[in-house]
Amino acid sequence: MPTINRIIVTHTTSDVSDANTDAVFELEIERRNGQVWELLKNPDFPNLPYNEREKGRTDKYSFDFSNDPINWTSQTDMRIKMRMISSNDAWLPKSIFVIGITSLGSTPPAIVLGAHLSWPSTDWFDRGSNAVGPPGRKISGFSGFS
Ligand SMILES: [Ca+2]
Ligand SMILES: [Ca+2]
Repeated sequence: MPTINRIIVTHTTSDVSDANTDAVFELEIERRNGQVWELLKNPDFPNLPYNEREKGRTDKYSFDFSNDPINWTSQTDMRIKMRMISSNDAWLPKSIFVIGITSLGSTPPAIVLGAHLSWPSTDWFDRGSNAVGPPGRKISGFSGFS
C-alpha cells in the first residue's frame, strides 16, 4: 500500500446563488478501527493569496505530510473529509479532486484518492442553526462521472 507524503485538493465552486463562502475549512484524514473512525490528522486548509471559494473559481491546496507520512491502507478503511470550521456562510462546490503524492521514486508516483467530477448540487457544506448541510463531508471516493 502506498505511503503518502502530500495531498493535493483541487475544487471548483458552483455558480449557483450563495455557493461562494469565506469560511475556513480543515482536512480530516481518518482510519477505520473496527466500527470506529479514528482521526489521524486534521490540518487547516492553507490560506491562498486571493479570495478563495468564489463562484466558478478553482482553488488548489497542498498539504505536506512528509514529516509523518500517511500509510494509505485502502479506500474502504481510510477516508478524507473536508469540514467547515468557521462562519455560517454555506459553500457548494461543483467538483472536488483529491490526489495523494507518494514518496519520491516509488510506484505509482501519485494515486487518485477522490474524484467528484459533478459534486451533487444538494451537498452543501454549512454550519449554524439554519444550516443547509452538515459542516463535514467525505471527499475521498468517486462519484459524479456524468
Ligand atoms: Ca455562501
Ligand atoms: Ca471567498
